[in-house]
Amino acid sequence: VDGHPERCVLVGAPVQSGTDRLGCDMGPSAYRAAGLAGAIRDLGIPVEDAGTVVPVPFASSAHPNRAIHHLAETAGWTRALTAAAYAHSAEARPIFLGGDHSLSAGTVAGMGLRARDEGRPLFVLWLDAHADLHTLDSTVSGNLHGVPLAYLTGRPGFEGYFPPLHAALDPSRICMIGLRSVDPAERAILRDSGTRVHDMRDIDETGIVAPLRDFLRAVAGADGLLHVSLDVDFLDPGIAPGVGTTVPGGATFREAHLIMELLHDSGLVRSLDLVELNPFLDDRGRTALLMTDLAASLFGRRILDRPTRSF
Ligand code: 5AB
Ligand code: MN
Ligand code: MN
Ligand code: MN
Repeated sequence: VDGHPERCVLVGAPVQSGTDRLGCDMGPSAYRAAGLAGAIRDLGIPVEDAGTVVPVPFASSAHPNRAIHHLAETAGWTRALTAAAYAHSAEARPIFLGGDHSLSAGTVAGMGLRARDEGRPLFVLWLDAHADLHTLDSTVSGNLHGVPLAYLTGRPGFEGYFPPLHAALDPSRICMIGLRSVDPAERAILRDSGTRVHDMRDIDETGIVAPLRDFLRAVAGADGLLHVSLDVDFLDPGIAPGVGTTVPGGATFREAHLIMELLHDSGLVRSLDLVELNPFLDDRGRTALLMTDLAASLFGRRILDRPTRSF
């Protein structure tokens, strides 16, 4: 894929400081128990398990928004995961095993450094019920899994609280699919951002194929490097109950697999976050198994052989 060595590395990121519910720290173990490494090896792709990232403390100032919790801890994860993503993407395609979605503040920043080294633009596909665009000032819940895209796009107010961002992600290089819970402050940010936004109504009306193909064409046209961030709550809670923030009306089993199959065929994906799995809330591992199967589809598992079609 991507003219890049066909190797995969698993990177454990047991972050749970970004939510107010415990349990996401068991995510990496659940993916290992679900057989993620074997599922990708079965496709003929070598897989290395790099173990678990350790957070580096970050001396965040105290923030005036009193709702915010675990700020220094989350900023510490961001710093450690930025370095881990950069290092692990040199020789392989990383899958980051979350952990709550605050971890993407680090993984996407690290992939931004990788893209910069290669002289290519970074694009991000954000598969989520939520936009995760709160700033530290606008978050009402204080849960930092709701802020990573505001940090990554360089919105003001993170200085002194999160590690300095080396290069801001251009909002027009982000595509969101699956939205169905957007707060007023996030809606205002999205309005003139240039971000490609496809809420569930769009998906209901037109399906996922056309918007995804348009985005993939833009990535290919810019010789971009694509990072995919898959939040469990993108999926309908009926098929993926193992998450703290269930929102009804999510993607179906086939919609989600079709996205992964099209992503595979595009050959553009360089890195993947699997986030927000909470094994404590899961039903006999079914959410961990579904996320594992989706990752396998992204790495080339298919129902039948078919001529690789471009997009
Ligand atoms: B997730 C909410 N916008 O700020 C907030 O699961 C939800 O990573 C954030 O997408 C959900 O607390 C964060 C209401
Ligand atoms: Mn999210
Ligand atoms: Mn979400
Ligand atoms: Mn969530």
